[in-house]
Amino acid sequence: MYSDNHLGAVLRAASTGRDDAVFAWLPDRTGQSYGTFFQQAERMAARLLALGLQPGDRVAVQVPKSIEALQLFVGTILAGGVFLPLNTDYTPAELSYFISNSEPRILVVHSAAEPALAQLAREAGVSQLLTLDADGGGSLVAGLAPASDFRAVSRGAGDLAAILYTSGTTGRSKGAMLSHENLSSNALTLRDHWGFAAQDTLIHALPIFHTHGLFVATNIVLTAGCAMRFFPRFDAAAIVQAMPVSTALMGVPTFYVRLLKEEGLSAAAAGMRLFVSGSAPLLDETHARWQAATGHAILERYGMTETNMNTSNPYDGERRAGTVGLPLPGVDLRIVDAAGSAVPAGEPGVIEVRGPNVFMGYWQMPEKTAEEFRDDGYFITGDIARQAADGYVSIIGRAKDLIISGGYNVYPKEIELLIDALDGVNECAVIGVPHPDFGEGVVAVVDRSGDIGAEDIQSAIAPDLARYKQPKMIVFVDALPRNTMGKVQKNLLRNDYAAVFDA
Ligand code: MCA
Ligand code: AMP
Repeated sequence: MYSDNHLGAVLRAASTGRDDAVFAWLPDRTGQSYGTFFQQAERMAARLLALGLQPGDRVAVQVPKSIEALQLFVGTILAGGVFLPLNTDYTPAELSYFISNSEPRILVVHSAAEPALAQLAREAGVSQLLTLDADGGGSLVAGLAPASDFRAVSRGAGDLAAILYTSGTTGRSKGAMLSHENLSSNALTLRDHWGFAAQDTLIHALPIFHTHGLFVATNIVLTAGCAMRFFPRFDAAAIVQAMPVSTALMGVPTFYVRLLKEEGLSAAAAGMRLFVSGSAPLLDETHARWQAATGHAILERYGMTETNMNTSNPYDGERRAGTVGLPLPGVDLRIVDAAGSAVPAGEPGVIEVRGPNVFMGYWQMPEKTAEEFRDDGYFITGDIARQAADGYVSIIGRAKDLIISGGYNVYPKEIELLIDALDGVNECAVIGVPHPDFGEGVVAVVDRSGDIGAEDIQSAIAPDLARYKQPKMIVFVDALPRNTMGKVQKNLLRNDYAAVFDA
């Protein structure tokens, strides 16, 4: 009985009465049915409630990708809680901020991480620390009670369903608060826009702690009542092998760049229905090479943690390379100048969006939230784009100092603060430059005062920084270029080091 739980009811609707249908083909080649998936999710919900979870309480989760982790996501929703997934790459130092900032009632981690996090959890007021491992083992599942009649906790469209942290260009990470309706509306819009139906099988190889793998991929599968092939991680050869028994793939551009190197891609992709790319810009060249190799035009779409998906190329109609397509149904989009006035078609400006997909605000940061919304409800994305007269949007830059590496966001400021604090460093600038695999690679340009070397810097920052954020290259300069206002000219540095990853 999910009728009182807005998102729960939406996610269950398409599989109601079809309990035997397969939801997920697992790495061991067994299929988990919709009936089993939801029964397990209900058992998890019952456990969370027995542990004292109250509506609106956060369940923070840093666990390896597994089907049990998805059951925990749905279980948290059904229990009226707020799901808060965390990148598995975050170090305890990074985790410490998220936990103390979000004050979860329940924290679920990998059992290897439990000892290191016990004290942190206690200090943050976490009342239960549970474990969930890659194989589904751990204290969360071990403590589940047998299945019994379950009634989902009542939650409405406007209630909080999830918090996802997104780093800030200045200051600390911000928790984007997503409501039941933010998630349900976007899942249903995308399902319909991309034609997902019960007979589809999606290749799921994305991490499940971000919008792309969790909300776009998983929620579309659930709302379509279709199946997915659930991979623990991206593995190009395994994905090509899965294509002949699948219909769709969602990935970041790095997926497509890597898949193009696989033998047998052309034949394997022939029967697929749809390839979707997002989270970072897809190069025209990758789009063209994919079309030549497979006959399929990749469908590129654009979104943000704060807004879910905003635009998409059409399913039927022109999928225009170098563009992120048209605003999705129900999404208002405008391109504005610095003063917030709409610019003429074809002119560059910042993208602003409004709609049921746009988040409720930043967790416990009303001033930050207010700064990023216009009075008429539009959210200022910080992405710079042009919109053609026929509506297609092309992203041409970012007003925010942000690097996107392999689909992961890296905020230079966070790395600069760590490097600047080291003895032997005057100052540094962290930039993103073209990288053949990750799209952009992180480079730290350092003005040093002592005899500190690149390895010293790498090892000094490693404990505080997830692996994907760590610079792939550190270079030393006598001084950083500055403009007349004294601001470091990162554009000059990006030009100087544009080719460092070419080899
Ligand atoms: C791994 N490494 C990385 C990255 N991933 N370095 C920079 N950027 C990355 N993205 C590091 C590893 O730590 C390792 O370092 C080295 O690179 C090689 O790792 P490799 O085994 O090749 O990596 P992988 O495990 O194959 O991962 C690459 C990946 C992965 C599959 C592209 O990064 C990935 O799944 N990305 C998807 C991210 C995503 O889902 N983004 C969606 C965000 P070392 O050898 O030194 O230890 S949601 C979003 O953006 C919005 C809402 C949207 O629009 O979707
Ligand atoms: P995140 O903070 O992880 O939600 O990342 C959102 C950002 O990713 C957006 O603000 C864009 O800068 C970028 N992004 C997402 N999809 C695309 C795309 N298809 N093309 C270019 N940038 C994208």
